[in-house]
Amino acid sequence: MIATALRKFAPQALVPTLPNVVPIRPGQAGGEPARDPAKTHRTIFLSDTHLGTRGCKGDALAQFLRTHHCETLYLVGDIVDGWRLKRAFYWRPSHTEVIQEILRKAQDGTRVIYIPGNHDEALRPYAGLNLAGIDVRFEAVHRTADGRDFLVMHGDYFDGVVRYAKWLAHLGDWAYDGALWVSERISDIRRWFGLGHWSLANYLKRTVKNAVEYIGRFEDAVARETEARGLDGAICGHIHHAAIRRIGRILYCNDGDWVESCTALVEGPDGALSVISASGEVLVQERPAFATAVM
Ligand SMILES: [Mn+2]
Repeated sequence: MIATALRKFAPQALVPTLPNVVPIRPGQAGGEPARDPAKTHRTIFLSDTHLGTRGCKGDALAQFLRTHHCETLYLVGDIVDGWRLKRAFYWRPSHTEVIQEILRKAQDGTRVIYIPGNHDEALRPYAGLNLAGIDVRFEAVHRTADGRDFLVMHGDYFDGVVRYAKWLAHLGDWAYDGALWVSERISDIRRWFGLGHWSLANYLKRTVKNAVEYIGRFEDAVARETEARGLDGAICGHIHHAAIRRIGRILYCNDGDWVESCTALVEGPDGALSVISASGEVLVQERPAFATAVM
């Protein structure tokens, strides 16, 4: 079953590495080193690791998974980048290490739940199945230690571009890689025709403004859906922008990505949520006032 899934998912290339994907590392004979309480969480949520692409910070992620522990690990989509794997295969030993660490956690008793995103949508037909100890789900509802229910999903269904025009999203993916090249060519052409200087800075400022508007619309759409389902909050990824933000009565959480920011969302033993960095530093926390208000 897993081999079939992986073959469909990553033709040829990933399957021959399977015999190596055994979650055993050398130097563990003397047992696990003591777990750092600051790195032991009730739940870890991470997404947008984009394994199989140059951008993936595989070393940092493998190190994070080795040193952080949890009862439940949610993989909130875009874990392996299927779109890019179809075109150009970029697989590093660190990417295999990440998969080894995830399988190792599953073997050691961590419940691992994989919610595919748009870049690994080849796994969506396997929702409801257990592959190599990993539960594949289309989405999930996670109950925190303090009894709040969070909708856990990748989030691409709220992205108008991805939802309504898939070819546009693919174009966007490609355009991202070529953006700088194109802007350089535009400058060259303008120079040849004796036109004035074209400002990349101004172009980027406009793009960033659009990006900020886009993030706002995305967060609002997620919050509306969460409210409609009568849940307390949402945990998603997709937009590569970690956040914990109150929108009306909904707590909107995004676990970020491992391409640029290298962040994860973690739940402490009391149910409090925070965004942490690869080294475990707390970057965003729920307001303590909120944590006590719901107790
Ligand atoms: Mn995505």
